[in-house]
Amino acid sequence: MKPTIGVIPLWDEKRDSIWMVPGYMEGIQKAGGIPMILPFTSDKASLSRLVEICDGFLFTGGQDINPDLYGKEKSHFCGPVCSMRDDLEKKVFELAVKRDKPVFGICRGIQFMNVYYGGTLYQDLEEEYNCKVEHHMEPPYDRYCHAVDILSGTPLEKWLKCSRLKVNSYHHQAVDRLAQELLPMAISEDGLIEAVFMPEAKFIVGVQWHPEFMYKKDAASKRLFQVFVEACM
Ligand SMILES: [Mn+2]
Repeated sequence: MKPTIGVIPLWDEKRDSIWMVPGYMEGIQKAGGIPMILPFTSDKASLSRLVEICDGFLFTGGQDINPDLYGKEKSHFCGPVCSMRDDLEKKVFELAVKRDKPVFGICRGIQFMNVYYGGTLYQDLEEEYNCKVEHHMEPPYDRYCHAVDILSGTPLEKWLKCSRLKVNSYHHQAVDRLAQELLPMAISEDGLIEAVFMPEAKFIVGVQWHPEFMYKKDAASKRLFQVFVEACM
């Protein structure tokens, strides 16, 4: 049976509307899953039912996480935040972890996991980190931008069977202090943590790059959607 995967919606502040990057949905479908966009709700009973129905969750990219959540003051170089997403993700993640349901975090998703478990973020790489490669590329996003080194003995190495990977890169924030519950799986050429996993969980995995823009032509991106959907079966 195909697994049903709850996808966190993106929020367009200007249009007052939810939206979706098609690649999140298609990447899941191509890998054999059924994506389902979740509603913005804080109703506990609804969320608990949704987490029961879904076999896994995709935490998508989006606005910056409110620095309040990792105990920092919001600086002027932090981007817009979205409290609706912060709230929804906190609740869904907590319920998903309780039931050991797989969660795959992309971009904001890896940052969210880290913050959830007590880690911190760089609010802006240009301002707070000595970047030696481009992390905030111009479109089109289905191009390689920089490389990451895959740490040996990690699930990522097992899935991709390589020690170095070229990725796209569209982020201005990143993991700073990594939460204790998480382990790094990939490090960028200039030292940023770009993939993490939680050893205690069946599948809690985050990547800083964007497989949803690459899965059509990049085997590693396609593989990431596959291992996620397989974990949800
Ligand atoms: Mn990057």
